[in-house]
Amino acid sequence: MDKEIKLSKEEKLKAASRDLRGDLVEELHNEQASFSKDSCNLLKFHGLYQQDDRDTRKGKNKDYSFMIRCRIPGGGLSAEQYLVHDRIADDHANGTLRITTRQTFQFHGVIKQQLSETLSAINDLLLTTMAACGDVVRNVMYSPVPAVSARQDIIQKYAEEISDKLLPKTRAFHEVWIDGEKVFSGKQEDYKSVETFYGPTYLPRKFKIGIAEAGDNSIDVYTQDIGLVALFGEDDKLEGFNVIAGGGLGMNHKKSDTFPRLGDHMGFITEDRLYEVVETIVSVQRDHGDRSNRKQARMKYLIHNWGIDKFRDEVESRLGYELQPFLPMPEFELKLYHGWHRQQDGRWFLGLFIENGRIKNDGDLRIKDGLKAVITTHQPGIQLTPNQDIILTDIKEEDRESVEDILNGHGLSLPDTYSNAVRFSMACPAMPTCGLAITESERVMPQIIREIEHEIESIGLQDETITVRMTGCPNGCARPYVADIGFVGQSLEKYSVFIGGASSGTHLNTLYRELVPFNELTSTIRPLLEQFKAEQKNGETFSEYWRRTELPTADAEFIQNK
Ligand code: SRM
Ligand code: SF4
Repeated sequence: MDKEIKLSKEEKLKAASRDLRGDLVEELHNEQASFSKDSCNLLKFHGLYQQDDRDTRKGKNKDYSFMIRCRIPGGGLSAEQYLVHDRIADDHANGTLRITTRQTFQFHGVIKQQLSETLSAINDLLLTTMAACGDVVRNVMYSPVPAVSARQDIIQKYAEEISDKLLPKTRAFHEVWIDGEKVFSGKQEDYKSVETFYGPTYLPRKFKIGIAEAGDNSIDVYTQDIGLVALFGEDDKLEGFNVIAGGGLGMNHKKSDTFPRLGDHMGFITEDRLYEVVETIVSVQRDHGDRSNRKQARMKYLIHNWGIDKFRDEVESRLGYELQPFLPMPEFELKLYHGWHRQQDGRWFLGLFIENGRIKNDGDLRIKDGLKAVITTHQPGIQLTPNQDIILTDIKEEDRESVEDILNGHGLSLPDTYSNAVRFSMACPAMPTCGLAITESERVMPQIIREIEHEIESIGLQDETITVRMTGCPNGCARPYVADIGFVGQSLEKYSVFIGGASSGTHLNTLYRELVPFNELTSTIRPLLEQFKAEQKNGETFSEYWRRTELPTADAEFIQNK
């Protein structure tokens, strides 16, 4: 007989929550500025995180507010939807909008009393925050190839279909935040879950899906729980999808059984089978993922433990047919789509660099006002990117000059005025909002990346693409473990340094140094850049070089510092 599994407390909470209702309505209307711990866990499914300002935290005295994350499959928005987000940021949040690494927006600093109004405003835009977080399928990503070809429309259609079909069915969101009308008020034991696919306990852990266009790995397809690669033939005809499964990046510095992992090649499918294959893979994780230990609950651990062959067998036996063999694909590259590009219909799109995704006004650099002005005047389509940037689409030839003038008038420069080092960098929010941050990230990245930019230029490597990504803890939100150089918060103002991923997202990097103080990060990297410059062969990249060359071992002085 199978040993009985001791479920984690989060599993019990979900089971007792009546499809994510719990005590949210009652707690929303009480006098407190915060929710109870259990309710905070349920709030995540509704797209909300309770946070406190870590700059002003004094012992148990906390200044509570909420981060709200939208669900915008592939980051596509109309001008009107953008402008309402801009207004919400001012009216209800901290005056900034944050583009995330999964192509959506986050608001920070929303107080409890403003939650219903904020969520209603988002709901009025026919968007939601439901299932932007929590143990469900999250915001589905896709390659942001904006309106340049029919391919975009096809990828977008499938991303939206997957997103819609895997959205929880519960009415809890509407009940708590929008209409306040209770659908069920009977006894707990009489409640019947409406979640026909997920069931009352949803998934064991968060679940991420992304669709890449072959050759464009801006979504980091190997880091998704399910990564799909759309393969097109002649005349933009979709041939089908290569399926990759079991990626994920989160780890814990002290737990060696947690690790970043790239997904495995599972097989190829035609488009008519896409949804059923995706749903079946999710169902295997739903039924076999670890529900006792949340640190082992991501699908990557299930696939690591079973092996991809056993996992594929289980998927195929549920489907009743076999997946076709994985097809050869063109090499991936990380595309940013910065600058002006002509669309298939003759109009233009403009990819703008937004440093670490933060849309704000700061002195002479008024990104938020500049975007608002240009979007109000020209009503472009909006595409958020997996690199925390924004693309304005559907711009007429005759409007290009005016677009540039408006942006310049607000201090915004076009991406070609930034170096590769800066344009390809990313940092997670970390302090002061993220409750899990160990070190700074977004607030210090502008300084560190300019130090590195200086080194890169002085060594003569300015034409190389070297991705530098920083996170304030090992959870990996800015995907640092696939970067050429990853800085990961480890202890107070100290970082572990990872080297040798790939800007194409196809390799994990290697731990190079631990506990490097913030002010020594640049000097730690410089010798690696110099050695690469001196020994680079046949146009190999920084990471290709460091994957074929042994990284220098830590010196005595460094070990002493530890
Ligand atoms: Fe993340 C938790 C921010 C993408 C792995 N992530 C968090 C929280 C919500 C902290 C928390 O749980 O209290 C962070 C909120 C900070 C704040 O103040 O805003 C946070 N994650 C972000 C964002 C905003 C980073 C960014 O720079 O844009 C990204 C939002 C994505 C979105 O729109 O949905 C974000 N997080 C990621 C990614 C990258 C990706 O998905 O492509 C990862 C690594 C991939 C993966 O999931 O394996 C990631 N975040 C995590 C983890 C570790 C999960 C794990 O398996 O161990 C946590 C912690 C957790 O889940 O327990 C986490
Ligand atoms: Fe917070 Fe860590 Fe994610 Fe950064 S990587 S946002 S510090 S959870």
